[in-house]
Amino acid sequence: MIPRMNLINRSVVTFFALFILSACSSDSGPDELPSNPVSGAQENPEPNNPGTTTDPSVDSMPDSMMPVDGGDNAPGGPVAALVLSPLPSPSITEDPSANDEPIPQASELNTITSFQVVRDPAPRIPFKTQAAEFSEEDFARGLPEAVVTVPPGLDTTSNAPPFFEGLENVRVSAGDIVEIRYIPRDPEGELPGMFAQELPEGATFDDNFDGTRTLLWQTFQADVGITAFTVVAIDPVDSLYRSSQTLLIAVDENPTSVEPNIAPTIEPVTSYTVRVGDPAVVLLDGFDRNGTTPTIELLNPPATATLTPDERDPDLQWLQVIPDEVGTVTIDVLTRDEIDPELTGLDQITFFVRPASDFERSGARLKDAAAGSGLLFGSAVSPVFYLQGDGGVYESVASTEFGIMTPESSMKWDAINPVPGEFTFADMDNLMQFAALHSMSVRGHPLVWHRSLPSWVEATAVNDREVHMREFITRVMNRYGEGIDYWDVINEPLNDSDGNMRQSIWYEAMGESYIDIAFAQAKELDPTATLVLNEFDIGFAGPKFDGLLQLIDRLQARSVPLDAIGFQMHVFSSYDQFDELGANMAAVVERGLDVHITELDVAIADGGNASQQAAVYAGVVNTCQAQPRCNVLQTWGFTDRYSFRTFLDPLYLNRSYQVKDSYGAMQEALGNN
Ligand code: 9MR
Repeated sequence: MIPRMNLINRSVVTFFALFILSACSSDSGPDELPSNPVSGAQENPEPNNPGTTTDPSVDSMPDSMMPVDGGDNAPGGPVAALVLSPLPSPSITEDPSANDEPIPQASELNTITSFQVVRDPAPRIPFKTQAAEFSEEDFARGLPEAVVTVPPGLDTTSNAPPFFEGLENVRVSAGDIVEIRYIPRDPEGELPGMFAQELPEGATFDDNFDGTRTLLWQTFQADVGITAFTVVAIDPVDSLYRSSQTLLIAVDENPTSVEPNIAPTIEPVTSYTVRVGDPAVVLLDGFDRNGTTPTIELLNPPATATLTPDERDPDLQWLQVIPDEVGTVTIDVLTRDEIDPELTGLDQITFFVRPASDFERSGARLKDAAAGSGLLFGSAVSPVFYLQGDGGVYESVASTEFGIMTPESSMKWDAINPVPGEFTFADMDNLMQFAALHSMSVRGHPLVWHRSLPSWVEATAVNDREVHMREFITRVMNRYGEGIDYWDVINEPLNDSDGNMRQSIWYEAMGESYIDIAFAQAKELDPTATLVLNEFDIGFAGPKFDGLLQLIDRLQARSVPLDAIGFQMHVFSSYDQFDELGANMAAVVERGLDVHITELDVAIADGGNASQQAAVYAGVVNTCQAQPRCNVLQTWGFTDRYSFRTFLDPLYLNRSYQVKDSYGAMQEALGNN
C-alpha cells in the first residue's frame, strides 16, 4: 500500500466461395465449452489473441533500462535490482486532467445507499471500447494479410498455417444484406476449425454443417463506414497454430434506399432476484438497428418506479424501483420508433422480490472463518454492480463475506484509459470507496496483461511500448495505491500450455525484460505492497508449471522484486490434483515467495454436480491451509449470475444468491484449519 437480426430480404449481396467442403465443422472458439473438462485441467481463460510472429531476443535491453550496480554479476550472486530511468516529461500520452475527474451521480441512479457514487463526466457509456478504425485506403489495399500465431517449437516447414479460401473485402450499400461464406483450408489437407471474433452488430455467423460458416449481416444507414470482421482458423494438428484473418466490409451511403424499419427494443431484457426494500436500478438502452433513438415508456409502472433520462446519452434511461412487497414485479417497457411512431417494441423487466431472510446464510462469514488461521479470504467484484437491478443483494453479500476484493475488470486498461488522454476512473473509484467502507483489502489487477488492452495500445510503436506500460502503471498506482496492498503486476506471462514466454505485445517490444521493468516500476511506486505474478493452469504438474519455476529463477537471478505467485485456479468439478497443487505451492515457497489463490472458480462440466464442485472448493481451501505461506485465497466472483463462465455455474451462490453445497464446504474447510 502506498502510504499516504431480423433479416428482411430486400437485396442480397452474396459472396459464395468456390468449393463446398463435406466434413463437419470443428469450431473450438475459446469462449465456448472447454475442450477437455474430463481431465480436470483448468479452462484456458484466454480468448484468442493473434499476437505476433516476431521473435524478440530475450536479451534485448530497452534503452531506458540503465546499467545497474553489480551488473557485472558477482559469481553465484544475483545482480542488483534494476534502476529505471525517469519517465519522459511531458508524458507520451496526455496525463489525466481535471476534466476526467468523476462527478457525483444522483442517488436514484444506483443501488448504493451508504456512500456517494460517482460517474464519469464524459459522454461515454462505461466499458464501450473503441474499435480499430480502417480507412478507404486500407480497403483499397485488399484483404488484410492474415496474422499467423506459431506456437514455440512448431516446425512450419512441415506444417503450413490454415487459411480461408476465396475471401476478399466486400462493398455494399446501406440496406443490403452481406452474406460471406468462410471456407477454412489447411495445406496438409485436414479441415481446420474456426471461430469469429466480435460480430458486426446484428450479424450472425452460422454453422453450415459442412465445415464452413456463413456471416449474414443486414446493414443499415447507421453502419455506413468500414467494418472489420475477424475470423480465426485453427490448425487441425496443433490448436495453438492459428491464422487470424480480418476482412473489411465497406457500407456505402444509399440515399435512395428505403431501409427496412424494424421495431425498436431495449437492452437489457432481463430479470433480477432482489431483496424487498432494496433500491433496484436498470439502465435501459433504447435500441434501434437503424441508428435512430426510440422513446421509452413504462406501461404499468409500480408506484415506486421512476424513469430518469441519462444526462450524457439520449438513448439511455434509468429505471429505478424500490419493491416494497414480496412477490413478482413485471414492468412492461414500450419503445416507440423515432421515424414511425406507430412502430413499437414491447419488452419486460422482471423483479423477483424476496424477503430479507431468504438471503441470510447460517454459520460464520467466509472471511471470518478464514481469519482464524490467518488467511485473507475474498473475491473478485464485478464492474458497476451497483448499476444492476440486484446491486443491493450483491453489495450485502460482498461486504459481509470478503476481507479482500479484486476488481474483476474495472482496473483493466480498456476500462480506465480507452482513448489516449481520456480516463474513465469512476467505476474503480466507486469500488475503492466500497472496499474502504467495509475495511476490505484490495488486489490491484492487472497492471500488465496482453488482454483487455484498448486498440490504441495494441497499435503503439514497438519502441514506445515500454513508456506506455510504465505510464499506465504509474497512473494507476498513483491514483489507487493508497488503498491497495497487493498488485498483480504481471498477468499470464506464459504460453497457454508449454511454459514458454507468451508472445505478447509487451514481449515483442522488450523481450522478457518487460517483467523486470514492470516490477521495478511498481516497487519504486510502492515499496511496501506485495507484488505478484499471476498465472493460470499452474495448479497441477506439467510443462507450464516447470516453465513458471524457470521464469521465477531467472527473475530472482536478476533481483526482480517479486513477492508472490498468484495461482488463478479456474478449474472444473473433475479437478483432483490437490497433491500436485500442494507440491507446486511448496516449490514456489522454497524460492522464498508467498502463494496466493487469486481467481478460484469450479465449473460444473461433463456430468459433474454440485457436491463434486463443493469437494473441489474444499480441496483447494485445504491445500492452501496446509501451506503456511498460502496467505490469500480469493474466488473469481461468488454468484453464478455474474461469472465469466456463468453457463457452467462455477460459483458458490446460485443465480438467485442462494447458497450451494460449495458455500458450506468452504465454510467448513476454512473453519477447520
Ligand atoms: O472475468 C473477466 C471477464 O469478465 C473479462 O471479460 C475478461 C477480459 O477482461 O477477464 C476476465 O477475468 C480474467 C482475469 O482478469 C485474468 N485471469 C483470467 C480471468 C478470466 O478470463
